[in-house]
Amino acid sequence: MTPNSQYHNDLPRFVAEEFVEGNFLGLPSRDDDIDVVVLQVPYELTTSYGQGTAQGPAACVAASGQVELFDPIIGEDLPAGYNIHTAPEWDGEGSTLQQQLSGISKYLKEWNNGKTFPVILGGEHGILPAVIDSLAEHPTIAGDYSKLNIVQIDAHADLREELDGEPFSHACAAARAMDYGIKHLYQVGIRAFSKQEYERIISDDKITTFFASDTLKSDTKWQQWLDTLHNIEGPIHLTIDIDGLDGSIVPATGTPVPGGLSFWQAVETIQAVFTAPKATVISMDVNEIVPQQDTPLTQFTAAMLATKGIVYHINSKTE
Ligand SMILES: [Mn+2]
Repeated sequence: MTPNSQYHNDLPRFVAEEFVEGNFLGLPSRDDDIDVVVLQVPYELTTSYGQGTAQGPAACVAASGQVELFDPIIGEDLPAGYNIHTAPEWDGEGSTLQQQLSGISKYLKEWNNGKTFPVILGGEHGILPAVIDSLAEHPTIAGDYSKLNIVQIDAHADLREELDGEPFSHACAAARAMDYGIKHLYQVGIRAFSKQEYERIISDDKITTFFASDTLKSDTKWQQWLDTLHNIEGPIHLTIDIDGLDGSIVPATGTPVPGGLSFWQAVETIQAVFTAPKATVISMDVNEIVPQQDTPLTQFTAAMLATKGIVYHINSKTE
């Protein structure tokens, strides 16, 4: 795919002088002094009924060729003097689920040096425990997971203890991440969960959940969510299951659900975590991307959210 050619023949967006096919946003990059790395994890083992998350990361990178490089937040075109690098994707090796998850952790680990900001594209949400595992030696964690906060945009609580007998199902992603002994889990967009998950949300003081049914009805409730993010202290991993957004803007995700966040609510959430004065977003993922065939809206929405993360990361570096 080349930029501009597919959707806006009459309205060319700014074209980078050197558009590199297969790179996120088509940006040329260097192999050294990498500021932001885009990592693709085409993992799919347990998705309920949507198929195709394994093709999601590549589709998202392709769709990113259509994302505008300009964002008024930083006032100039990306890469804005930074080195935004797209790494070769995870090789998918491992014959069991556990081997695959440890392979993903190993693939991610080398980037968690505190200098490079990782933007991980998935793949199903089952990658989350591997993502958390990979953060063990991040300088802000240094083996102590009780410092780590997770902010999760999702339709599902992902707090099941198992699904169909599998404790590492994507439906258990947040529960397995909590097993690392993290400081706190913040969730938004949640609107599909079991009784057991609901009871855990109510009773576990390390979990703060803003249900979509509340935040969509009440501006006050939405503001409370943003205020909650503003007050987080310490390192944050931001995990965006794109099914947290309304199903109408991400119809091709693994398990689309109506009644979700608007695109701008997702962006406000991204903005709030990156600008929280006592917190640092150390990595992010955008997952459950499935290539949408008719109109590539799902993968484009995912590409825009990943780009917003990069923009707000760069903004936090330059402020
Ligand atoms: Mn999820």
